[in-house]
Amino acid sequence: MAKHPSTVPAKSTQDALTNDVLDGLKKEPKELSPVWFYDELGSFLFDNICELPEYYITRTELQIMHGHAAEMAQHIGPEAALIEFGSGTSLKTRLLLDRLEQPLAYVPVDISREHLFQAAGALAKDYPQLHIVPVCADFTQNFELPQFVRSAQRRIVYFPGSTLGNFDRPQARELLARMRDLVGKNGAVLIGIDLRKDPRVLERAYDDAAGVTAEFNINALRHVNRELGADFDLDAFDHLAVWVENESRIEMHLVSKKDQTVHLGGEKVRIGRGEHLRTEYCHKYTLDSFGELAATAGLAVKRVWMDSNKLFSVQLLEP
Ligand code: AVJ
Repeated sequence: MAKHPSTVPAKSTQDALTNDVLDGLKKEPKELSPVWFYDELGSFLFDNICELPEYYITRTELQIMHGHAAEMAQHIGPEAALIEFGSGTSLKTRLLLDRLEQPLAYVPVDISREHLFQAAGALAKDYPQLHIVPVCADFTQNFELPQFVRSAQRRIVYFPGSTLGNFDRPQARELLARMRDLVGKNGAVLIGIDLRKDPRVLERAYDDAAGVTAEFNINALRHVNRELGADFDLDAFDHLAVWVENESRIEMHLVSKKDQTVHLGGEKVRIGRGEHLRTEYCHKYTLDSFGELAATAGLAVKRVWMDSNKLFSVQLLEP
């Protein structure tokens, strides 16, 4: 597929990205945003992760959707505008759309223009009567919806995949509050939330035997090198996935195997041997801890669907 011209960042965007990466590298410990995982190779690797025996998340959420999408659609009701945050491959979305009664519109919101239009195009083929309105935006910032979506009687935000787990608590609360504002008092949020479980299961899910997640993690550096002209030595980092009990989260790190200096945006960044670069948080909730978080954003849990092993949950929230 041809690269959409607007996916090549303008100079000013590139400077802003460079500053953002530099800011993270000046922190203690050093940080790199998980958005860097998702270039073309990264998205391919993530699709492979979803198929790994250790990575139960995607498979389990799909299984929950297969079992309960009809009931979810009943709760959503007719003529709803379905707004999806971060549209991905929309496999789960299809299971929902197949069950919805006369949906008013499907509004995928994604920061990657290329992925957005690719996914929307593929969906349009299979759902010719559905009004599909892609919105290219960063859903962590304020963005505008088309007027007819804003005035829809029933607005539903769909946020599958447990992506909320990537945000720390204040950010997660802010994001949930933004969803609440978007759907209004007559709306609802349908969200995939991964649940706390044996830390060994979690650590394996983020450090698979085949090394795909390790490659996915290292690829964030490859992406920064290519996009921002940095010179991270890809062979000089080890992948690490560690369960942090008091934060109830998996953290993905890259650990430097040697003292090295990285050049980026005219600056030099020193990384010591054994120093960690934190690339991702994956918070895991209990039903109670998530309910409390949602409540701080003005949302109440109305229904929870889970697999029989209670690995994962899909939750319906309402103001
Ligand atoms: C796409 C954010 C849900 O946190 O499990 C997979 C990303 N990172 N393996 C997750 C991911 C490492 C994934 N999310």
